[in-house]
Amino acid sequence: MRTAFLKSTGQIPISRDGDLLTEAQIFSTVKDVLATTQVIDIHTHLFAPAFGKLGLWGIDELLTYHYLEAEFFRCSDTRPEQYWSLSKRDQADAIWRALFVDNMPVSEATRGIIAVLKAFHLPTDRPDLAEARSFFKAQTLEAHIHKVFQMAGVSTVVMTNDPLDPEEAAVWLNGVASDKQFCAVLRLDRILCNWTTHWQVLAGQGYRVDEQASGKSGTEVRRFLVDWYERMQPVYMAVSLPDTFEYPSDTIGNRLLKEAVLPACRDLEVPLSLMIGVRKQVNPSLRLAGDALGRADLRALENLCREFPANRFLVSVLSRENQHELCVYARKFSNLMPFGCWWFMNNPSIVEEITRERIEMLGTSFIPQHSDARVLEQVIYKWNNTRRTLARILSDTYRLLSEDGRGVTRGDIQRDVTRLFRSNAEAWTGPRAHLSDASTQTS
Ligand code: HDL
Ligand code: ZN
Repeated sequence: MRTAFLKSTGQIPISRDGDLLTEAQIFSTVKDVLATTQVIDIHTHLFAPAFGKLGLWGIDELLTYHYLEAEFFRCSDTRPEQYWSLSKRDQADAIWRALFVDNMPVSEATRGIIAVLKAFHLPTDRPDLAEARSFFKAQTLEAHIHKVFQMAGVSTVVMTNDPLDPEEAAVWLNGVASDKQFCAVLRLDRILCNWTTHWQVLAGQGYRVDEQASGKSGTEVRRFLVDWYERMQPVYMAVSLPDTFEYPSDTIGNRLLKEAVLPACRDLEVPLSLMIGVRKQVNPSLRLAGDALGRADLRALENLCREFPANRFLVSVLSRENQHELCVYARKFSNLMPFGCWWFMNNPSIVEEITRERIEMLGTSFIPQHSDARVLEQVIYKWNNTRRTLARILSDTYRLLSEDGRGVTRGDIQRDVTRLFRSNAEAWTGPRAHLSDASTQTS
């Protein structure tokens, strides 16, 4: 106790492993620590191999990513209905020609494809995809996943699992072995945002619910969530909410949130992830690429954090204007964990702004990024970009700290990066999560 007191009063300098870094050493040390610390990717749409075709990988899936489809329609005379009638292969060929041959791939999503091709020593300037296709065709999935995660510096990815998706539910109901590198999440959009369309699925599985979510529906949805928790062992539950989301407000979704989801999350000791700000299908002809964003009223989040202090909220917001407010709310509520630079925010110019203001207001008590990867190999470029941006920001931060009077060692930097990349997620997803079971040995 005495030593701790003396340390706290500065009478004994805080013992720190390693020498204080000179200003010239800071950037290279930060870069090396970032490169050798594997990350827990807290939100993706990837699937473990056991989920078969639900898991997307390879060059044709990479090129038909909805981010690239949106950019394609701006650079081609092909109309959406013509594009949707093409085969996946022909769609990929059309996108490669429009965005990579007829134009320079300078956008975030197109440059990402170039980075993936380069990572596998594939040519990046060919007029067609023949060489890339034969490379990916020659891969076996399990070995390819191991290689991709190693290249991306990722130990574990968290999936997005929808118990009301018929194709995915069948895999879970048949029994699927847990995979240490792929953790599950119980996704609730169809329950909380589209109850009247999907309530019969629960009724069909024997849960006494009705279209208005009245009577015992709340209790029965809670039983459904507990049953699927036992089946999936999710590390958190999640829902994407529109920019118009309000709480409190007398809606079926809010009633189920209050009566079923939040009590279940609290009792099961899992956080609820709220991803707020989507404007769904502003252009339906673009399908998955047709969503946009809107600035949300985060007083809904304020009310939830205050009214449910025993619940933990993992929150990402989609509007740039909401990012600063989210930081301030995180300073007010310790049951609120901001995470990631989501979707339209995941561009270096905006990631830089968001991450700097988070460090300035929250120190290292946040989760800086998730990949949101839908196709396996995207983690390579998404995490390469994050490390590149973080290296600049953290180096500036430590240089400022040194100038203001506190030197930094490699050990200090490792502790911070481990917190940002791993332990905030591990601590937040509760005692029963197994986020850190996967090997974190860096090659
Ligand atoms: O709701 C979500 O999880 C979003 O990430 C959507 O899946 C979106 O289409 C996406 O892929 N964003 O990156
Ligand atoms: Zn997502």
